[in-house]
Amino acid sequence: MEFPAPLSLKDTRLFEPLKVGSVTLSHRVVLAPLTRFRAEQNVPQEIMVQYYRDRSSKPGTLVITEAIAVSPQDANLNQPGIWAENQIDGWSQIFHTIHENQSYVFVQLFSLGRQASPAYLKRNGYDYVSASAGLYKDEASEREAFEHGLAQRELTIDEIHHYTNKFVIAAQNSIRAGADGVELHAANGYLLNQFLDPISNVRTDQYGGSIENRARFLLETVDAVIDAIGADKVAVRLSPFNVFGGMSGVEETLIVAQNAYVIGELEKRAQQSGYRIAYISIVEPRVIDSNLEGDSDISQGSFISTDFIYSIWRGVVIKAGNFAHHPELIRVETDKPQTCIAYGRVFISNPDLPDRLYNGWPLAKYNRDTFYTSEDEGYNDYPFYSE
Ligand code: FMN
Repeated sequence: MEFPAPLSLKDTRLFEPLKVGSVTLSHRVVLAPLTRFRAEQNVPQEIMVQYYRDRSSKPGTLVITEAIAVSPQDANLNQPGIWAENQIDGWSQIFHTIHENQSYVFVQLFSLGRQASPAYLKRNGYDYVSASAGLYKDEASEREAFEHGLAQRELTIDEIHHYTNKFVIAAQNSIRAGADGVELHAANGYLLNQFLDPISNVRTDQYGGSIENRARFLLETVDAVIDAIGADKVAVRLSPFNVFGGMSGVEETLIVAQNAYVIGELEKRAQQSGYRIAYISIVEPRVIDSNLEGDSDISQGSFISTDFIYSIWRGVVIKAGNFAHHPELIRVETDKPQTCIAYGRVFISNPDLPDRLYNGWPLAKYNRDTFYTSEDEGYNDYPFYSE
């Protein structure tokens, strides 16, 4: 799908400053979290320094890192981690470069849960865990689990607490490496999301069975991370309508209420305890599958919207979801309170995206085939714009 005709967005709020946590952005074009599998052996590599340097080159840009695993069992091959000293050193070089550009960085922290590969887990002696036992994300992962004699089991309560602690340590390591904050990845069907959605959480203890209970793991983790690094350095990503990883999307009538409850609790912390987190990132219903096979919208319906967030949350909102194909929406979206726009795929192929959007320069197309390879091709070879 071709991009629409270039349109300068310089006179929209996209190019007005905004305070996010403790930093002030010069504009609201955000680099969305993008897994690229270039971290050999889970360690950030030299080529990643240039990748992040290029994408933070406009001073005052907010960069959100690719999803970073909180522990070895949460990492696939070449997915970066932040539990070991060499990983922390690698990230600190990257964060330093981003700061040299006078830009800012939040680290996206995640745990795979049932999206892990049973083969990888078996090879490395880890269990295959999620919110509940035997609720596989799809038939392929169920088959793989049985082939490796590794049935998916539910986390015990002690293990849930242990996971919260892993997020805390990963957050502390991120700050030690120089990050401006961390984003807890509760979207796209990963472990924190698996607890939120009744399709993957049928627990009958205090972590399942009701909206409040399904939100408990995420909110306890938010609180623990706030205690460790401060509320203005914490953020959360949600994707109420996403079906990636076998999530319910709108098929689950409770899903909006579930997400609204989480957002309400985050707002309560802000109003009653003075703990306002830096932002909530929310994925638009236009993009319900992060596999993103196509370029066009894959919508759950045009009447479905993430705008319920504004009825609850008074802080910064980061929206993502095919905005490169909808420049006409930018004025409307950024007129809403404290809203930033995160761009994913198009920021891969346009390292100078904020300048292109400002000036109305054409956007370069991305090559989907090189999104997830561990190769140099398709990584640092997309040029800056030259007229
Ligand atoms: N979302 C995450 O929350 N964490 C990730 O690590 C992540 N990796 C992605 C990798 C690729 C190659 C793509 C295409 C998407 C990924 N996403 C991830 C989803 C994006 O952050 C974003 O929400 C999605 O691409 C929609 O934005 P876009 O239409 O501007 O690409």
